[in-house]
Amino acid sequence: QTQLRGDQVIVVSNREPYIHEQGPEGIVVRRPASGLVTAVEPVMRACSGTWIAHGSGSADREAVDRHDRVAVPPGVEDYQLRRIWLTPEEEQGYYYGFANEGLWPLCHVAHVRPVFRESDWEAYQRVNQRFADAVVAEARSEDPVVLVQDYHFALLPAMIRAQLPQATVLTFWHIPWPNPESFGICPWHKEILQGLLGSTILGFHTRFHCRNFMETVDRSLEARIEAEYSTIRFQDKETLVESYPISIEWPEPATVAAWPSVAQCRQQVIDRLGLPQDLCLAVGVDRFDYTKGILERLNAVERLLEKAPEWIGRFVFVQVAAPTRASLDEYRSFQEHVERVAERINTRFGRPGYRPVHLLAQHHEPDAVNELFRAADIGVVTSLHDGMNLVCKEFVAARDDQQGVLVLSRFAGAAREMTEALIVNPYHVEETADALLRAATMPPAEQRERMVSLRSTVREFNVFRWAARMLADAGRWRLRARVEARV
Ligand code: ADQ
Repeated sequence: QTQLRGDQVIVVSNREPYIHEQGPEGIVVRRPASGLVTAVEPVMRACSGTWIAHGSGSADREAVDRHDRVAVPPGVEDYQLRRIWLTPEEEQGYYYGFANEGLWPLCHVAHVRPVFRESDWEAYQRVNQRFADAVVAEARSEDPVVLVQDYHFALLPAMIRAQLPQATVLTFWHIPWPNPESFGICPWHKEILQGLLGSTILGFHTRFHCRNFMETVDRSLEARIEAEYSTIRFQDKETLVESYPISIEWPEPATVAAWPSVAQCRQQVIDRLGLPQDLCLAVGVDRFDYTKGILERLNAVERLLEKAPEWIGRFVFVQVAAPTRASLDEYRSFQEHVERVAERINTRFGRPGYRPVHLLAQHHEPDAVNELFRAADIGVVTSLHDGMNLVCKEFVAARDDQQGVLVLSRFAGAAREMTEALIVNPYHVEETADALLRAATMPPAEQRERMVSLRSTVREFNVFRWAARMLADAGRWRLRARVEARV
């Protein structure tokens, strides 16, 4: 970050780091459940820049308009938040339509068919242009550093570059990039690639996603790929395509010292949910999304109770699932399906005073999520496909007692780093049930050995490392551009 000292940093993301809602006593501020916010906010706090995002608070329109630029976090005010207010049609087409019914299923191999509507694509282009104009309006120099976040803004890098050719545009794609055949079904795949190639640096979580991107470009555009340097030259402009595995902010010792003990957390969860005292507790925490493998893990829990009936009455699985994109049919029917399966398992294996599955379809505050992680014997992450997945990293960060077992999908980017977890193919019910069983009976010494190693990985490769590597690369590219301009 030292190489960027004095440079202006602007972040663009769809989601705001803070949502302002109109309460009976005035505006109240809430923090949304989002991997992206968890990851990027510490960076903004450290470099006090401007964050441009889609304003989503339910606060009455007039009141929010007066607050379309605020200093955040509340009470700390380290950086500026500038909100862009979208019309309902823009939000429908750009966000729900093209981004979440088109690009999200297109990039995740979860066997959900993407939907491509001309009108959604038009809204997506229009909204990207509105954000590009906001970046230009916020820029105090010709060459700000702009951090573009995610699949909502594939066209933004080239749009920014058209108006600010000297800008350093760092784009991070938080979701997977599929193979060229899969990506090619998008009717506007060339426009999307051209948009992204406006970036100075384009980041993915894994090398695998970088390679998929470069192959997609190779098949679709007249571009020169330099595999050796991981760069793409397109229309006289060079883009570095690099992997930057995202992570979490590792908790400070003082924060950890203030947490209730593991025993207290466990008792609170047992009391609140009315669970048996002598139990094996497995937990999952996700957005209620079809890519997260929630159905698959329920099937595995059911199979476990079938093949190891001695656990009936003692094995409890708690799934916290934050409602998300609930206006889309695919999400509604997915949630209903999950609820039916949970019900089926409870009917089949439940008895008075015992329900094997507790499905809590709510957003939980970070302290409540942390309490659940500390209370658990097993953390379960079974994504069918996931760029990275931060939940598994948060689970190990919560376990300063060095106990607890992580069961992790091999299809999450995190599986590449977190090799001491029990790695599973969530599509394989038997294998996942066996992993849960193995976790339930793992001796404390083995749990400790695995957990110590997982914790040291996440502590070292934390979110500051993610940001620092990207910003250091940006600094080098800026220096190079200045040197070349002199020649
Ligand atoms: P997401 O798909 O949102 O992120 P993830 O990385 O798991 O997924 O992060 C979710 C975050 O929301 C975590 O911080 C988690 O604690 C929180 N959360 C989830 N459910 C919650 C609930 N019910 N209540 C409260 N908090 C909840 C996208 C990509 C990921 C990538 C991140 C960051 O899909 O692959 O890891 O961006 O790049």
